[in-house]
Amino acid sequence: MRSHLKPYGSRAENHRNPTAKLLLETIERKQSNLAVSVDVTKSCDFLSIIDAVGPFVCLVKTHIDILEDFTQDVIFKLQKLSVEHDFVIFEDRKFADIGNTVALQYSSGIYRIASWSHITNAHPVPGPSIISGLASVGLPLGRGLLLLAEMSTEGALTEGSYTESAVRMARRHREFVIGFIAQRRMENVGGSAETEEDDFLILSPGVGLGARGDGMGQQYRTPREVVLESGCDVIIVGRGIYGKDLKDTEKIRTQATRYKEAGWEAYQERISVK
Ligand code: 5BU
Repeated sequence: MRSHLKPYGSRAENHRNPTAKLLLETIERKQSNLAVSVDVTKSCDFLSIIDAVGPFVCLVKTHIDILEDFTQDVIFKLQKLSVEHDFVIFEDRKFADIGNTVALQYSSGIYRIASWSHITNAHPVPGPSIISGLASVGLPLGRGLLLLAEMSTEGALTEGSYTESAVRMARRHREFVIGFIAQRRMENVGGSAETEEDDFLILSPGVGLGARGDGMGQQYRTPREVVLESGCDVIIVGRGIYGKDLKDTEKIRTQATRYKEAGWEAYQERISVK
């Protein structure tokens, strides 16, 4: 059976990487395939949004370098919320350099991403050395990597042979690459027949229940289109959940519930199609 037609929980055993297992088990436990992307500039908003959406999400996605008042205390509090609300952390760093540089960017600097983020991601553009560079830091810590196989923006260059090469690169590094940022499943991309082992996780940004775009190139699809029609595993929603009023935690909770339900309904419909 194609992997995405199976329940999340049963797919955990296909994965050797502990972070892939953790994410699948968290999705199953919380009955949520919703990830919230918290793209705000103030630490107090960042933490209060995460606290508000925490009960409804399997994962929180960060852009830690957006915070203008970053201190190590933010990481301490983020990790505490991750334990309290039971969610996985994904720093959307989009590494894109040579192996040696990305290893330093991942382990060091102000943010020391590898020390707190379960998952991070990388552009495949430099070739396989970006994976080995990041793996030299992340694998000993049990971390997982997503490759950017496709982007959600209008006119993205991530298509055709580029996407196929990304998938082939990932297949050769299954111990560390747990899946893709993409808009659809990748099993049949890159010339390999689908196998049980090829159960990559697909995390999809560009999800919204309202507008179809943001006027800056972003393109939105509904949870149903993403999960049911395209077979993606996790919906990543940012502004659709917290909008402009970052202090209105009641509204944020309501929106998180709405997206959580839409994502889960689409998944249940998907696994019931045999
Ligand atoms: P939005 O507010 O739901 O549009 O936020 C989407 C988030 O996902 C934002 O943090 C982007 O950086 C991120 N993203 C994306 O939108 N599209 C992509 O292809 C990739 C990441 Br990769």
